[in-house]
Amino acid sequence: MEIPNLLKGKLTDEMFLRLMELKNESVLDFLSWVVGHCDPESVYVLKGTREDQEYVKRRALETGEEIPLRVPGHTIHFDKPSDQARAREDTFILSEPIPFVNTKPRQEGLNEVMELLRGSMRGREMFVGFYALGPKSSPFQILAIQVTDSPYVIHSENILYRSAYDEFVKVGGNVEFLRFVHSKGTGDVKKRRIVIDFGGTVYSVNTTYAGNSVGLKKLALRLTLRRAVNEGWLSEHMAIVGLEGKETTHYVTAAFPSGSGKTSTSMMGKLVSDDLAFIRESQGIARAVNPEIGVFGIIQGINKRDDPIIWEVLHTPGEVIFSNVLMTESGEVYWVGSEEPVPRKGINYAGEWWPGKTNSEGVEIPPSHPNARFTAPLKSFRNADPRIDDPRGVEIEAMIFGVRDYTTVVPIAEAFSWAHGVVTMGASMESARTSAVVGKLDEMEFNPMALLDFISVSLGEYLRNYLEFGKKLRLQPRIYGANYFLKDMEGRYLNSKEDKRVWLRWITERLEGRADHLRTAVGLIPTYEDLRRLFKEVLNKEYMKQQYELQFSIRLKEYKNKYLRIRELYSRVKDTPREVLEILDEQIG
Ligand code: SAT
Ligand code: MN
Repeated sequence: MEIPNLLKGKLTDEMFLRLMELKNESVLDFLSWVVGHCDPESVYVLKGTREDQEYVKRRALETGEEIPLRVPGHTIHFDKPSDQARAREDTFILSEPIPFVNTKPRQEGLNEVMELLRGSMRGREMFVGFYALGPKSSPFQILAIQVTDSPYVIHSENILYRSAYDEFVKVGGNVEFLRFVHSKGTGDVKKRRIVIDFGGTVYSVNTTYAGNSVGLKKLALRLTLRRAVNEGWLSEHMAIVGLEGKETTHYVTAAFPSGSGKTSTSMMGKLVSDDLAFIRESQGIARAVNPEIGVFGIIQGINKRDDPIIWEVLHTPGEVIFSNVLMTESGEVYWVGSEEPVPRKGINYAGEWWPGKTNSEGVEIPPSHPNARFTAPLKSFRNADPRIDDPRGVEIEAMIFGVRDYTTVVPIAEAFSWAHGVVTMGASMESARTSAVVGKLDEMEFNPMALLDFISVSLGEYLRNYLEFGKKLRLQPRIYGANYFLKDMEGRYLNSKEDKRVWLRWITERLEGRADHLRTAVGLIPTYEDLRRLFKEVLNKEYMKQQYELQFSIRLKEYKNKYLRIRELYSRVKDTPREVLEILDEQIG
Protein backbone atom coordinates (compact mmCIF):
# COMPACT_ATOMS: atom_id res chain seq x y z
CA MET A 1 0.00 0.00 0.00
CA GLU A 2 1.31 3.41 -0.87
CA ILE A 3 0.32 6.86 0.22
CA PRO A 4 0.15 9.24 -2.75
CA ASN A 5 2.82 11.95 -2.67
CA LEU A 6 0.34 14.76 -2.56
CA LEU A 7 -1.11 13.47 0.70
CA LYS A 8 2.26 12.35 2.04
CA GLY A 9 3.60 15.88 1.70
CA LYS A 10 1.06 17.11 4.25
CA LEU A 11 1.81 14.50 6.90
CA THR A 12 4.34 14.31 9.73
CA ASP A 13 5.99 10.91 10.25
CA GLU A 14 3.56 10.13 13.05
CA MET A 15 0.51 10.99 10.92
CA PHE A 16 1.95 8.95 8.06
CA LEU A 17 2.20 5.89 10.33
CA ARG A 18 -1.35 6.39 11.57
CA LEU A 19 -2.66 6.26 8.01
CA MET A 20 -0.48 3.27 7.07
CA GLU A 21 -1.75 1.32 10.06
CA LEU A 22 -5.30 1.49 8.66
CA LYS A 23 -4.35 -0.66 5.68
CA ASN A 24 -7.31 0.73 3.86
CA GLU A 25 -7.07 1.85 0.24
CA SER A 26 -10.47 3.50 0.15
CA VAL A 27 -9.63 5.68 3.15
CA LEU A 28 -6.41 6.75 1.42
CA ASP A 29 -8.19 7.42 -1.87
CA PHE A 30 -10.81 9.49 -0.11
CA LEU A 31 -8.27 11.54 1.86
CA SER A 32 -6.03 12.03 -1.18
CA TRP A 33 -8.98 13.36 -3.07
CA VAL A 34 -9.93 15.82 -0.31
CA VAL A 35 -6.35 17.00 0.11
CA GLY A 36 -5.94 17.45 -3.65
CA HIS A 37 -9.18 19.35 -3.96
CA CYS A 38 -9.33 21.47 -0.78
CA ASP A 39 -5.55 21.98 -0.46
CA PRO A 40 -4.98 22.19 3.30
CA GLU A 41 -1.59 23.17 4.71
CA SER A 42 -1.26 20.03 6.84
CA VAL A 43 -3.27 17.01 7.93
CA TYR A 44 -3.86 15.78 11.48
CA VAL A 45 -5.11 12.21 11.72
CA LEU A 46 -6.88 11.48 15.01
CA LYS A 47 -6.52 8.17 16.73
CA GLY A 48 -8.79 9.48 19.44
CA THR A 49 -6.16 9.36 22.18
CA ARG A 50 -6.19 11.74 25.11
CA GLU A 51 -3.37 13.69 23.49
CA ASP A 52 -5.40 14.01 20.29
CA GLN A 53 -8.39 15.31 22.20
CA GLU A 54 -6.24 17.84 24.04
CA TYR A 55 -4.56 18.91 20.81
CA VAL A 56 -7.91 19.58 19.12
CA LYS A 57 -9.09 21.64 22.09
CA ARG A 58 -5.88 23.64 22.04
CA ARG A 59 -6.22 24.32 18.31
CA ALA A 60 -9.82 25.45 18.81
CA LEU A 61 -8.54 28.05 21.27
CA GLU A 62 -5.51 29.06 19.19
CA THR A 63 -7.62 29.64 16.08
CA GLY A 64 -10.16 31.64 18.10
CA GLU A 65 -13.00 29.28 17.13
CA GLU A 66 -13.52 28.72 20.85
CA ILE A 67 -12.82 31.03 23.79
CA PRO A 68 -12.12 29.70 27.29
CA LEU A 69 -14.65 30.55 30.02
CA ARG A 70 -14.23 30.91 33.75
CA VAL A 71 -15.34 27.37 34.60
CA PRO A 72 -12.56 24.87 33.80
CA GLY A 73 -13.27 22.85 30.65
CA HIS A 74 -15.95 25.27 29.42
CA THR A 75 -15.55 27.18 26.17
CA ILE A 76 -17.75 29.29 23.93
CA HIS A 77 -18.09 29.29 20.16
CA PHE A 78 -19.86 31.85 17.97
CA ASP A 79 -21.47 31.25 14.60
CA LYS A 80 -22.13 34.12 12.18
CA PRO A 81 -25.39 36.05 12.83
CA SER A 82 -26.99 34.53 9.72
CA ASP A 83 -25.63 31.04 10.44
CA GLN A 84 -27.44 30.24 13.68
CA ALA A 85 -29.63 27.29 12.67
CA ARG A 86 -30.13 24.51 10.20
CA ALA A 87 -30.19 25.96 6.71
CA ARG A 88 -33.01 24.23 4.86
CA GLU A 89 -32.76 26.32 1.71
CA ASP A 90 -29.07 25.58 1.31
CA THR A 91 -29.30 21.85 2.01
CA PHE A 92 -29.77 19.56 -0.98
CA ILE A 93 -30.16 15.88 -1.51
CA LEU A 94 -28.71 14.87 -4.85
CA SER A 95 -31.48 12.86 -6.39
CA GLU A 96 -34.53 12.82 -8.63
CA PRO A 97 -37.29 14.97 -7.14
CA ILE A 98 -38.77 13.56 -3.89
CA PRO A 99 -41.96 15.18 -2.51
CA PHE A 100 -41.26 17.51 0.49
CA VAL A 101 -37.49 17.20 0.02
CA ASN A 102 -35.03 19.77 -1.31
CA THR A 103 -33.35 17.91 -4.16
CA LYS A 104 -30.97 18.83 -6.95
CA PRO A 105 -29.79 16.92 -10.00
CA ARG A 106 -26.66 15.05 -8.94
CA GLN A 107 -24.17 16.52 -11.39
CA GLU A 108 -25.38 20.07 -10.88
CA GLY A 109 -25.18 19.79 -7.09
CA LEU A 110 -21.74 18.20 -7.17
CA ASN A 111 -20.34 20.79 -9.58
CA GLU A 112 -21.62 23.59 -7.41
CA VAL A 113 -20.21 22.30 -4.14
CA MET A 114 -16.91 21.21 -5.71
CA GLU A 115 -16.43 24.74 -6.97
CA LEU A 116 -16.99 26.11 -3.46
CA LEU A 117 -14.69 23.53 -1.87
CA ARG A 118 -11.82 23.98 -4.31
CA GLY A 119 -8.85 25.33 -2.34
CA SER A 120 -11.19 26.06 0.58
CA MET A 121 -8.75 24.75 3.23
CA ARG A 122 -5.71 26.63 1.94
CA GLY A 123 -3.39 27.69 4.75
CA ARG A 124 -5.31 25.64 7.30
CA GLU A 125 -4.83 22.40 9.15
CA MET A 126 -7.21 19.62 8.16
CA PHE A 127 -8.45 17.15 10.77
CA VAL A 128 -9.44 13.57 10.03
CA GLY A 129 -11.62 11.90 12.67
CA PHE A 130 -12.76 8.25 12.77
CA TYR A 131 -16.07 7.52 14.48
CA ALA A 132 -18.79 4.95 15.01
CA LEU A 133 -22.51 5.66 15.10
CA GLY A 134 -23.94 3.31 17.72
CA PRO A 135 -22.14 1.10 20.25
CA LYS A 136 -18.84 -0.19 18.90
CA SER A 137 -18.66 -3.74 17.54
CA SER A 138 -22.46 -3.97 17.83
CA PRO A 139 -24.91 -4.93 15.06
CA PHE A 140 -25.98 -1.27 15.05
CA GLN A 141 -22.53 0.17 14.36
CA ILE A 142 -22.02 2.37 11.30
CA LEU A 143 -18.51 3.74 10.76
CA ALA A 144 -17.78 7.23 9.50
CA ILE A 145 -14.95 9.63 8.77
CA GLN A 146 -15.20 13.38 9.31
CA VAL A 147 -12.79 15.66 7.52
CA THR A 148 -12.83 19.34 8.44
CA ASP A 149 -10.66 22.42 8.63
CA SER A 150 -12.47 23.54 11.80
CA PRO A 151 -11.12 22.43 15.18
CA TYR A 152 -14.49 23.41 16.71
CA VAL A 153 -16.26 20.93 14.42
CA ILE A 154 -13.86 18.08 15.22
CA HIS A 155 -13.99 18.98 18.92
CA SER A 156 -17.79 18.70 18.75
CA GLU A 157 -17.52 15.33 16.99
CA ASN A 158 -15.15 14.13 19.72
CA ILE A 159 -17.73 15.00 22.37
CA LEU A 160 -20.75 13.69 20.47
CA TYR A 161 -19.50 10.43 18.88
CA ARG A 162 -17.64 7.27 19.77
CA SER A 163 -14.15 7.49 18.42
CA ALA A 164 -13.39 4.40 16.34
CA TYR A 165 -9.96 4.47 14.77
CA ASP A 166 -9.40 1.06 16.39
CA GLU A 167 -12.52 -0.34 14.69
CA PHE A 168 -11.21 0.80 11.33
CA VAL A 169 -7.91 -0.94 12.04
CA LYS A 170 -9.73 -4.04 13.23
CA VAL A 171 -11.91 -4.43 10.17
CA GLY A 172 -9.10 -3.47 7.81
CA GLY A 173 -9.40 -2.92 4.07
CA ASN A 174 -12.97 -3.97 3.46
CA VAL A 175 -14.67 -1.59 5.79
CA GLU A 176 -17.57 0.52 4.54
CA PHE A 177 -17.85 3.99 5.97
CA LEU A 178 -19.79 7.25 5.62
CA ARG A 179 -17.81 10.32 4.56
CA PHE A 180 -18.25 13.89 5.71
CA VAL A 181 -16.26 16.72 4.18
CA HIS A 182 -16.61 20.09 5.86
CA SER A 183 -14.82 23.37 5.25
CA LYS A 184 -15.59 26.66 6.91
CA GLY A 185 -14.43 28.09 3.57
CA THR A 186 -14.48 31.86 3.24
CA GLY A 187 -17.30 32.03 5.79
CA ASP A 188 -19.53 33.74 3.22
CA VAL A 189 -22.91 32.50 4.40
CA LYS A 190 -24.49 33.46 1.08
CA LYS A 191 -22.40 30.68 -0.41
CA ARG A 192 -23.36 28.13 2.21
CA ARG A 193 -24.08 24.66 0.80
CA ILE A 194 -24.81 21.31 2.38
CA VAL A 195 -24.99 18.57 -0.21
CA ILE A 196 -25.93 14.97 0.45
CA ASP A 197 -24.75 12.42 -2.09
CA PHE A 198 -26.09 8.90 -1.73
CA GLY A 199 -22.73 7.64 -2.88
CA GLY A 200 -22.12 7.95 0.87
CA THR A 201 -20.58 11.42 1.13
CA VAL A 202 -21.91 14.68 2.55
CA TYR A 203 -20.23 17.99 1.68
CA SER A 204 -20.72 21.12 3.75
CA VAL A 205 -19.11 24.51 3.15
CA ASN A 206 -19.28 28.16 4.31
CA THR A 207 -21.14 27.35 7.52
CA THR A 208 -20.10 26.48 11.06
CA TYR A 209 -23.46 26.01 12.88
CA ALA A 210 -23.13 22.43 14.15
CA GLY A 211 -26.43 21.26 12.65
CA ASN A 212 -24.91 22.10 9.24
CA SER A 213 -21.27 21.22 9.83
CA VAL A 214 -20.98 18.34 12.32
CA GLY A 215 -21.48 15.57 9.79
CA LEU A 216 -22.39 12.68 12.04
CA LYS A 217 -25.47 14.44 13.43
CA LYS A 218 -28.24 15.44 11.05
CA LEU A 219 -26.24 15.04 7.83
CA ALA A 220 -25.55 11.37 8.60
CA LEU A 221 -29.24 10.95 9.41
CA ARG A 222 -30.10 11.47 5.73
CA LEU A 223 -27.79 8.61 4.78
CA THR A 224 -28.71 6.25 7.62
CA LEU A 225 -32.45 6.83 7.17
CA ARG A 226 -32.23 5.74 3.56
CA ARG A 227 -30.14 2.75 4.49
CA ALA A 228 -32.60 1.78 7.21
CA VAL A 229 -35.53 1.91 4.79
CA ASN A 230 -33.62 -0.31 2.37
CA GLU A 231 -32.60 -2.75 5.09
CA GLY A 232 -35.82 -2.89 7.13
CA TRP A 233 -34.88 -1.08 10.34
CA LEU A 234 -35.51 2.47 11.66
CA SER A 235 -33.14 5.45 11.86
CA GLU A 236 -35.11 8.08 13.73
CA HIS A 237 -35.12 11.59 15.20
CA MET A 238 -36.00 10.36 18.68
CA ALA A 239 -34.84 10.50 22.26
CA ILE A 240 -34.55 7.22 24.19
CA VAL A 241 -35.42 7.34 27.87
CA GLY A 242 -35.87 4.79 30.63
CA LEU A 243 -38.96 5.36 32.79
CA GLU A 244 -38.70 3.80 36.22
CA GLY A 245 -41.64 1.56 36.96
CA LYS A 246 -42.55 -0.45 40.03
CA GLU A 247 -40.23 -3.31 39.23
CA THR A 248 -38.32 -2.49 36.12
CA THR A 249 -37.23 0.32 33.81
CA HIS A 250 -39.40 0.79 30.73
CA TYR A 251 -37.56 2.21 27.76
CA VAL A 252 -39.50 4.51 25.46
CA THR A 253 -38.60 6.62 22.45
CA ALA A 254 -39.77 10.20 22.00
CA ALA A 255 -39.96 12.08 18.70
CA PHE A 256 -40.56 15.82 18.96
CA PRO A 257 -39.63 18.55 16.47
CA SER A 258 -36.46 20.43 17.51
CA GLY A 259 -37.21 22.83 20.32
CA SER A 260 -40.49 21.23 21.41
CA GLY A 261 -39.64 19.24 24.54
CA LYS A 262 -37.54 16.29 23.44
CA THR A 263 -34.46 17.12 25.51
CA SER A 264 -36.49 17.97 28.60
CA THR A 265 -38.44 14.71 28.24
CA SER A 266 -35.20 12.77 28.05
CA MET A 267 -34.13 14.32 31.38
CA MET A 268 -37.19 12.90 33.15
CA GLY A 269 -35.91 9.35 33.26
CA LYS A 270 -32.72 7.45 32.60
CA LEU A 271 -31.03 9.13 29.67
CA VAL A 272 -29.98 6.94 26.76
CA SER A 273 -30.44 9.47 23.95
CA ASP A 274 -31.73 13.01 23.63
CA ASP A 275 -31.98 13.24 19.85
CA LEU A 276 -31.37 10.16 17.69
CA ALA A 277 -32.17 6.46 17.69
CA PHE A 278 -31.31 3.41 15.62
CA ILE A 279 -34.02 0.77 16.14
CA ARG A 280 -33.69 -2.82 14.99
CA GLU A 281 -35.80 -5.91 15.43
CA SER A 282 -34.20 -8.78 17.31
CA GLN A 283 -36.15 -11.91 18.21
CA GLY A 284 -39.42 -10.06 17.76
CA ILE A 285 -38.46 -7.15 19.99
CA ALA A 286 -37.67 -3.57 18.96
CA ARG A 287 -34.25 -2.66 20.36
CA ALA A 288 -32.74 0.79 20.24
CA VAL A 289 -29.36 2.46 20.61
CA ASN A 290 -28.14 6.02 20.56
CA PRO A 291 -25.84 6.69 17.58
CA GLU A 292 -24.36 9.49 19.71
CA ILE A 293 -22.68 9.79 23.11
CA GLY A 294 -23.27 13.49 23.69
CA VAL A 295 -25.92 16.19 23.73
CA PHE A 296 -26.17 19.20 21.42
CA GLY A 297 -29.05 20.84 23.21
CA ILE A 298 -31.01 24.07 23.03
CA ILE A 299 -30.12 26.27 25.99
CA GLN A 300 -32.82 28.94 25.90
CA GLY A 301 -35.20 28.51 28.82
CA ILE A 302 -32.92 26.16 30.77
CA ASN A 303 -33.19 27.16 34.43
CA LYS A 304 -32.33 25.68 37.76
CA ARG A 305 -35.88 24.84 38.79
CA ASP A 306 -37.21 23.22 35.60
CA ASP A 307 -33.99 21.59 34.39
CA PRO A 308 -31.84 20.79 37.42
CA ILE A 309 -29.81 18.09 35.67
CA ILE A 310 -28.83 20.16 32.65
CA TRP A 311 -28.25 23.15 34.93
CA GLU A 312 -25.75 21.14 36.93
CA VAL A 313 -23.84 20.07 33.78
CA LEU A 314 -23.69 23.70 32.64
CA HIS A 315 -22.24 24.85 35.97
CA THR A 316 -19.76 22.08 36.78
CA PRO A 317 -16.16 21.86 35.58
CA GLY A 318 -15.99 19.43 32.64
CA GLU A 319 -16.23 19.55 28.90
CA VAL A 320 -18.93 21.94 27.66
CA ILE A 321 -18.99 24.03 24.49
CA PHE A 322 -21.53 26.83 24.67
CA SER A 323 -22.57 28.33 21.38
CA ASN A 324 -24.19 31.68 20.67
CA VAL A 325 -24.93 32.63 24.26
CA LEU A 326 -23.72 35.87 25.89
CA MET A 327 -20.21 35.98 27.36
CA THR A 328 -19.26 38.53 30.00
CA GLU A 329 -15.88 40.11 30.69
CA SER A 330 -15.27 37.73 33.57
CA GLY A 331 -15.92 34.66 31.39
CA GLU A 332 -19.43 33.93 32.63
CA VAL A 333 -22.25 33.00 30.28
CA TYR A 334 -25.83 34.18 30.18
CA TRP A 335 -28.80 32.96 28.15
CA VAL A 336 -32.42 34.00 27.85
CA GLY A 337 -34.71 32.12 30.18
CA SER A 338 -32.02 31.23 32.70
CA GLU A 339 -33.84 33.36 35.31
CA GLU A 340 -30.50 34.97 36.20
CA PRO A 341 -29.92 38.74 36.12
CA VAL A 342 -29.20 40.04 32.60
CA PRO A 343 -25.59 41.32 32.37
CA ARG A 344 -25.15 44.99 31.47
CA LYS A 345 -22.80 44.16 28.63
CA GLY A 346 -20.97 41.32 26.99
CA ILE A 347 -20.08 39.65 23.69
CA ASN A 348 -22.52 37.58 21.68
CA TYR A 349 -22.91 36.21 18.15
CA ALA A 350 -23.43 39.74 16.81
CA GLY A 351 -20.38 41.29 18.55
CA GLU A 352 -20.52 43.63 21.51
CA TRP A 353 -23.87 43.56 23.24
CA TRP A 354 -25.76 45.79 25.65
CA PRO A 355 -29.47 45.83 26.64
CA GLY A 356 -31.54 47.48 23.91
CA LYS A 357 -28.94 47.01 21.17
CA THR A 358 -30.59 46.80 17.74
CA ASN A 359 -29.43 45.46 14.39
CA SER A 360 -29.28 47.48 11.16
CA GLU A 361 -33.04 46.99 10.68
CA GLY A 362 -33.79 48.36 14.10
CA VAL A 363 -34.71 44.99 15.55
CA GLU A 364 -33.53 44.35 19.09
CA ILE A 365 -30.74 41.77 19.40
CA PRO A 366 -31.35 39.35 22.26
CA PRO A 367 -28.39 38.57 24.55
CA SER A 368 -28.40 34.94 23.40
CA HIS A 369 -29.78 33.52 20.16
CA PRO A 370 -33.03 31.53 20.58
CA ASN A 371 -31.20 28.56 19.03
CA ALA A 372 -28.10 28.96 21.23
CA ARG A 373 -26.80 25.57 22.32
CA PHE A 374 -24.58 23.56 24.61
CA THR A 375 -22.50 20.53 23.64
CA ALA A 376 -21.64 18.09 26.43
CA PRO A 377 -20.93 14.38 26.86
CA LEU A 378 -23.81 12.13 27.99
CA LYS A 379 -21.71 10.82 30.83
CA SER A 380 -21.77 14.28 32.44
CA PHE A 381 -25.51 13.96 33.07
CA ARG A 382 -26.32 12.38 36.39
CA ASN A 383 -29.29 10.54 34.87
CA ALA A 384 -27.15 8.92 32.15
CA ASP A 385 -28.27 5.31 31.78
CA PRO A 386 -25.68 2.59 32.47
CA ARG A 387 -26.84 0.80 29.32
CA ILE A 388 -25.82 3.55 26.87
CA ASP A 389 -23.18 1.29 25.34
CA ASP A 390 -25.15 -1.94 25.55
CA PRO A 391 -24.40 -3.56 22.16
CA ARG A 392 -27.85 -5.23 22.15
CA GLY A 393 -29.64 -1.93 22.62
CA VAL A 394 -32.50 -1.36 25.05
CA GLU A 395 -35.93 -2.95 24.46
CA ILE A 396 -38.52 -0.38 23.42
CA GLU A 397 -41.96 -0.69 25.02
CA ALA A 398 -43.49 2.58 23.87
CA MET A 399 -42.99 5.34 21.32
CA ILE A 400 -44.09 8.91 21.94
CA PHE A 401 -44.82 11.30 19.06
CA GLY A 402 -45.03 14.85 20.39
CA VAL A 403 -46.11 18.06 18.68
CA ARG A 404 -46.12 21.75 19.43
CA ASP A 405 -49.80 22.31 18.72
CA TYR A 406 -51.74 25.18 20.31
CA THR A 407 -55.22 24.27 19.10
CA THR A 408 -56.01 20.60 18.62
CA VAL A 409 -54.07 17.63 19.99
CA VAL A 410 -54.77 16.46 23.57
CA PRO A 411 -51.82 16.43 26.03
CA ILE A 412 -51.51 12.63 25.96
CA ALA A 413 -53.32 9.75 24.25
CA GLU A 414 -52.57 6.12 23.51
CA ALA A 415 -53.12 4.72 20.02
CA PHE A 416 -55.51 1.83 19.38
CA SER A 417 -52.76 -0.16 17.69
CA TRP A 418 -49.26 0.11 16.21
CA ALA A 419 -50.61 1.00 12.76
CA HIS A 420 -53.14 3.49 14.17
CA GLY A 421 -50.37 5.19 16.14
CA VAL A 422 -47.86 5.21 13.31
CA VAL A 423 -50.39 6.79 10.96
CA THR A 424 -52.55 9.12 13.09
CA MET A 425 -49.90 10.17 15.61
CA GLY A 426 -46.47 9.77 13.94
CA ALA A 427 -47.22 10.32 10.28
CA SER A 428 -49.81 13.03 11.03
CA MET A 429 -47.60 15.32 13.08
CA GLU A 430 -48.13 19.03 12.52
CA SER A 431 -46.10 21.38 14.65
CA ALA A 432 -45.39 25.07 15.05
CA ARG A 433 -41.98 26.06 13.70
CA THR A 434 -39.30 26.91 16.27
CA SER A 435 -36.02 28.75 16.02
CA ALA A 436 -34.06 25.53 15.40
CA VAL A 437 -34.57 26.20 11.71
CA VAL A 438 -34.28 29.39 9.71
CA GLY A 439 -37.78 30.75 8.93
CA LYS A 440 -40.93 32.30 10.32
CA LEU A 441 -41.70 31.32 13.89
CA ASP A 442 -44.90 29.55 14.90
CA GLU A 443 -46.14 28.69 11.42
CA MET A 444 -47.73 25.22 11.50
CA GLU A 445 -45.67 22.72 9.58
CA PHE A 446 -46.39 19.17 8.52
CA ASN A 447 -43.58 17.21 10.18
CA PRO A 448 -44.17 13.44 10.19
CA MET A 449 -42.19 11.66 12.93
CA ALA A 450 -40.40 15.04 13.51
CA LEU A 451 -38.31 13.97 10.58
CA LEU A 452 -39.39 15.95 7.55
CA ASP A 453 -36.20 18.03 7.53
CA PHE A 454 -34.12 14.88 7.33
CA ILE A 455 -36.14 12.60 5.14
CA SER A 456 -34.20 11.29 2.17
CA VAL A 457 -36.63 8.82 0.60
CA SER A 458 -40.22 9.16 -0.50
CA LEU A 459 -42.57 9.46 2.48
CA GLY A 460 -44.58 6.55 1.10
CA GLU A 461 -41.52 4.28 1.15
CA TYR A 462 -40.64 5.48 4.61
CA LEU A 463 -44.08 4.68 6.00
CA ARG A 464 -44.24 1.32 4.25
CA ASN A 465 -41.02 0.38 6.04
CA TYR A 466 -42.39 1.63 9.36
CA LEU A 467 -45.58 -0.41 9.10
CA GLU A 468 -43.66 -3.50 7.99
CA PHE A 469 -41.20 -3.09 10.82
CA GLY A 470 -44.11 -3.31 13.26
CA LYS A 471 -45.35 -6.49 11.61
CA LYS A 472 -42.02 -8.19 12.35
CA LEU A 473 -42.45 -7.55 16.08
CA ARG A 474 -43.81 -10.01 18.57
CA LEU A 475 -44.09 -7.18 21.10
CA GLN A 476 -45.15 -4.01 19.32
CA PRO A 477 -44.35 -0.86 21.29
CA ARG A 478 -47.47 1.05 22.35
CA ILE A 479 -47.74 4.39 20.65
CA TYR A 480 -48.56 7.69 22.36
CA GLY A 481 -49.37 11.10 20.94
CA ALA A 482 -48.27 14.00 23.15
CA ASN A 483 -48.70 17.76 23.08
CA TYR A 484 -47.18 19.95 25.79
CA PHE A 485 -48.47 23.17 24.21
CA LEU A 486 -52.27 23.11 24.09
CA LYS A 487 -53.89 26.52 24.76
CA ASP A 488 -57.37 27.67 25.76
CA MET A 489 -59.57 30.06 23.76
CA GLU A 490 -57.82 33.04 25.33
CA GLY A 491 -54.43 31.77 24.20
CA ARG A 492 -53.23 30.65 27.64
CA TYR A 493 -51.28 27.41 27.98
CA LEU A 494 -53.41 24.72 29.60
CA ASN A 495 -50.43 22.95 31.16
CA SER A 496 -47.29 23.91 32.97
CA LYS A 497 -43.88 22.61 31.95
CA GLU A 498 -43.74 20.10 34.78
CA ASP A 499 -47.05 18.43 33.85
CA LYS A 500 -45.19 16.25 31.37
CA ARG A 501 -43.94 14.27 34.35
CA VAL A 502 -47.53 13.20 34.93
CA TRP A 503 -48.06 12.16 31.29
CA LEU A 504 -44.89 10.06 31.46
CA ARG A 505 -46.02 8.45 34.69
CA TRP A 506 -49.36 7.64 33.07
CA ILE A 507 -47.50 5.90 30.23
CA THR A 508 -45.48 3.93 32.78
CA GLU A 509 -48.62 2.86 34.59
CA ARG A 510 -50.30 1.89 31.31
CA LEU A 511 -47.33 -0.32 30.48
CA GLU A 512 -47.64 -1.94 33.88
CA GLY A 513 -51.41 -2.32 33.57
CA ARG A 514 -52.03 -0.02 36.52
CA ALA A 515 -53.77 2.95 34.88
CA ASP A 516 -57.15 2.95 33.24
CA HIS A 517 -58.24 4.67 30.03
CA LEU A 518 -61.22 6.27 28.33
CA ARG A 519 -61.84 5.40 24.71
CA THR A 520 -62.32 8.43 22.43
CA ALA A 521 -62.44 8.86 18.67
CA VAL A 522 -58.73 9.74 18.53
CA GLY A 523 -57.28 7.28 21.02
CA LEU A 524 -57.26 6.20 24.65
CA ILE A 525 -56.98 9.05 27.14
CA PRO A 526 -56.38 9.05 30.91
CA THR A 527 -59.34 9.09 33.28
CA TYR A 528 -59.84 12.05 35.58
CA GLU A 529 -59.46 9.81 38.65
CA ASP A 530 -56.06 8.52 37.56
CA LEU A 531 -54.81 11.99 36.72
CA ARG A 532 -56.02 13.44 40.00
CA ARG A 533 -54.08 10.70 41.78
CA LEU A 534 -50.99 11.11 39.59
CA PHE A 535 -50.87 14.92 39.89
CA LYS A 536 -50.90 14.43 43.65
CA GLU A 537 -48.30 11.65 43.63
CA VAL A 538 -45.90 13.12 41.10
CA LEU A 539 -46.21 16.88 41.59
CA ASN A 540 -48.09 17.16 44.86
CA LYS A 541 -50.66 19.27 43.01
CA GLU A 542 -54.45 19.35 43.11
CA TYR A 543 -55.96 18.60 39.74
CA MET A 544 -59.44 19.96 39.09
CA LYS A 545 -62.16 18.36 37.03
CA GLN A 546 -62.44 21.62 35.11
CA GLN A 547 -58.74 21.48 34.12
CA TYR A 548 -59.22 17.93 32.92
CA GLU A 549 -62.20 18.94 30.83
CA LEU A 550 -60.32 21.79 29.20
CA GLN A 551 -57.29 19.63 28.45
CA PHE A 552 -58.94 16.40 27.41
CA SER A 553 -62.21 17.36 25.71
CA ILE A 554 -61.67 16.16 22.17
CA ARG A 555 -61.82 19.15 19.83
CA LEU A 556 -63.55 17.16 17.15
CA LYS A 557 -63.81 19.89 14.52
CA GLU A 558 -60.11 20.75 14.77
CA TYR A 559 -59.12 17.10 14.72
CA LYS A 560 -61.25 16.42 11.68
CA ASN A 561 -59.73 19.35 9.80
CA LYS A 562 -56.27 18.22 10.78
CA TYR A 563 -56.82 14.72 9.44
CA LEU A 564 -58.43 16.07 6.27
CA ARG A 565 -55.31 18.18 5.64
CA ILE A 566 -53.06 15.19 6.31
CA ARG A 567 -55.18 12.90 4.11
CA GLU A 568 -54.90 15.41 1.29
CA LEU A 569 -51.10 15.59 1.63
CA TYR A 570 -50.68 11.83 1.56
CA SER A 571 -53.05 11.36 -1.32
CA ARG A 572 -50.66 13.51 -3.34
CA VAL A 573 -47.66 11.26 -2.52
CA LYS A 574 -48.02 8.60 -5.17
CA ASP A 575 -46.50 5.66 -3.26
CA THR A 576 -48.41 6.18 0.02
CA PRO A 577 -49.36 2.69 1.28
CA ARG A 578 -53.11 1.98 0.99
CA GLU A 579 -53.16 1.17 4.68
CA VAL A 580 -52.17 4.75 5.54
CA LEU A 581 -55.06 6.24 3.58
CA GLU A 582 -57.49 3.67 4.95
CA ILE A 583 -56.56 4.44 8.55
CA LEU A 584 -56.87 8.16 7.89
CA ASP A 585 -60.28 7.66 6.25
CA GLU A 586 -61.45 5.71 9.24
CA GLN A 587 -60.17 8.43 11.56
CA ILE A 588 -61.96 11.15 9.59
CA GLY A 589 -65.14 9.07 9.91
O1 SAT B 1 -29.53 21.69 14.51
S1 SAT B 1 -29.54 20.27 14.77
O2 SAT B 1 -30.42 19.59 13.80
O3 SAT B 1 -28.23 19.69 14.74
C1 SAT B 1 -30.16 19.97 16.30
C2 SAT B 1 -31.62 19.94 16.31
O4 SAT B 1 -32.25 20.96 16.02
O5 SAT B 1 -32.18 18.88 16.63
MN1 MN C 1 -32.77 17.09 16.74
